[in-house]
Amino acid sequence: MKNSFQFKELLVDCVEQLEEKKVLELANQALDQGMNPLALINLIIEGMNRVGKRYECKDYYIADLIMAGIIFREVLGLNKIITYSQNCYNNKSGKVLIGTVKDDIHDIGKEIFRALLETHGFEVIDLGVDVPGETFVKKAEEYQPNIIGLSGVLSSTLDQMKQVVDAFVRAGLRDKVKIIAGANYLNAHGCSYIGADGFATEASKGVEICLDWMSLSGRVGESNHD
Ligand code: B12
Repeated sequence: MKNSFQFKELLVDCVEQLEEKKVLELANQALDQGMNPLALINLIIEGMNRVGKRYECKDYYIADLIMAGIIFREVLGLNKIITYSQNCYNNKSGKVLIGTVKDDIHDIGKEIFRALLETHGFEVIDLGVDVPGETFVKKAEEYQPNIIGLSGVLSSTLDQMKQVVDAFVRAGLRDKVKIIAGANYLNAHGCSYIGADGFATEASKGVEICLDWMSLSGRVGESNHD
């Protein structure tokens, strides 16, 4: 294999160029040679960001975004990545209900958050995409989660996130759950507008916050990662 820097550049470049076969080949090669799956996922995210920029410049079209999504999913489906999540799963850290909010169908970021939560021992109930506030509330009543995780990749979905939090307030359940919002454009100001308890622009940071919340409430996670 090329040196580590060249390899990373090549992988990010292949994602940007939407070279599906080459990305999978390089990803498999990297995992076989012991690359941490999370580091690999971060490289793919870097490539996706470049695809997004090309879409903004009108150099790429919607079909290219779809292709980028397909490639990402294929990488997430590689055996070594699946095994990595499953090996650590022990269901003791707490229960998290997640979903992408109404009007948004992006779900790759949410799926990464889900995989990382499971890796850290959380039980996760995933409501999918385009989920209205009332559904979050109904499912929270049914599953009694400790934490609600809201994904909203489109910046226009900030109001939808706020509506989910408002729905919990209306149902008298706001103090029964912690709510975390996640998206790469979020900041403290956006978080306070939504009324969430916390936010993260990266899934791994979101998991840290959830673990902190659970340990503060007395349920310390027992991940297999020592
Ligand atoms: C792939 C893609 C698509 C795919 C989605 C496939 C899928 N199954 O998800 C498809 C083709 C469907 C799509 C559609 C559209 N897309 Co699109 N898409 C993208 C692209 C290229 C990558 C998104 C992605 O998966 N990134 C990788 C993941 C891992 O990153 P992420 O989602 O940000 O998640 C990370 C964090 O945000 C965080 N996170 C996410 N959720 C959560 C939740 C919690 C609780 C926590 C803690 C953390 C967390 O953790 C993740 C990892 O660290 C981006 C470009 C980009 N730069 O991201 C555009 C982008 C998001 N899309 C964009 C647009 C405009 C659209 C469309 C409106 C296009 C159109 N004209 O139809 C539609 C929207 C349809 C809809 N109603 O939702 C814009 C959004 C602009 C904006 N400011 O809102 C972007 C930024 C492209 C651009 N630069 O213009 N898209």
